[in-house]
Amino acid sequence: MTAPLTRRMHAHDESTSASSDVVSGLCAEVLQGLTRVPKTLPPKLFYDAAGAALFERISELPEYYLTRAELEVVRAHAGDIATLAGEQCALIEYGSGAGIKVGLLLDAFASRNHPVAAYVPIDISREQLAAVASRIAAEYPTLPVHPVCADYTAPLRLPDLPQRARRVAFFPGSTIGNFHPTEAAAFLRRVRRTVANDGVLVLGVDRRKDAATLDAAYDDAAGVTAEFNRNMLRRLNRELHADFDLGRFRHLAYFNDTASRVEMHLVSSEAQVVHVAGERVAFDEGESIWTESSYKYDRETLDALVTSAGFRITRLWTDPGERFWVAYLDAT
Ligand code: AVJ
Repeated sequence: MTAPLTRRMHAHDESTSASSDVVSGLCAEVLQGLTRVPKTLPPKLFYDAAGAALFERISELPEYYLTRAELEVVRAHAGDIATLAGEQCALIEYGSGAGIKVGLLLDAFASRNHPVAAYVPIDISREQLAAVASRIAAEYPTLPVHPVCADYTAPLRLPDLPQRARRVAFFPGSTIGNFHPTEAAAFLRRVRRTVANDGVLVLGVDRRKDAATLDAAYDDAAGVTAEFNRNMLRRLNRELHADFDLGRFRHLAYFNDTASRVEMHLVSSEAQVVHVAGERVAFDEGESIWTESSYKYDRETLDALVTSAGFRITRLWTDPGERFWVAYLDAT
């Protein structure tokens, strides 16, 4: 943690053994991804400090409706969430990002006189996590804040929480869409074990929609998403001593209707050899690195997903444009 920690904030750092940040532990994963067919890199690599800032810019783009749509739903229903969840909840946020949405929830709990027992923001972006944790601790002086810097796509240990506190997991942003459906179910089963029998999951999910809207959302006119995509290579250059020439990789994003996912790729504009952590990686002309999938759900696939993980949909809210869902899920 780089920011000063208050007494109420015990930094619980899952990556202390890999002290030079997440990438050092990922060297093997990166090389594995780049030597497989098709080549892949995990989307969690997007979120170094520059990538986190680029995502903030994406969330303000006219084409990228997801963040705005989700905020509309959370604004409209934070009160319902606080009423349903009740008193003495421990709020665990997977991917706290800039930490805007959780403020709406905390305000709703406060205005209902439902004190929150603890807030546990989990994020892979260390700088952003530290900033959010200090800001929330300052804004809510009686709230215990326990930031966890971790990659939650792998199992992780959480700090001890008050025994009696009901655990409310918050997984916003449709980041669930970045998991292959099989992995999404496995992840939600881990969340289900974390929140236990009286637990809750508040899940943000992007809805399946027409290809034109989705293509534009992931390939904006200003080219910010292209920058975000290519920033992953810049990061590998810096942190894994790679020599990617960013000018020789083109951003490609499109809705794959059959698989119901947006795919993002970095396409090599020519045959070339790149070095990564001392290894040679050869590209054919037109060969791509698949950097992200964003699965889009309909009611049927969402039902199947949450049911298989031991949750049931208690409430399902959408924005007036019906683009995005926030689901209130109870453990079954
Ligand atoms: C933050 C993971 C939900 O998949 O829509 C934005 C990331 N990728 N533009 C998404 C992203 C390209 C975003 N998530």
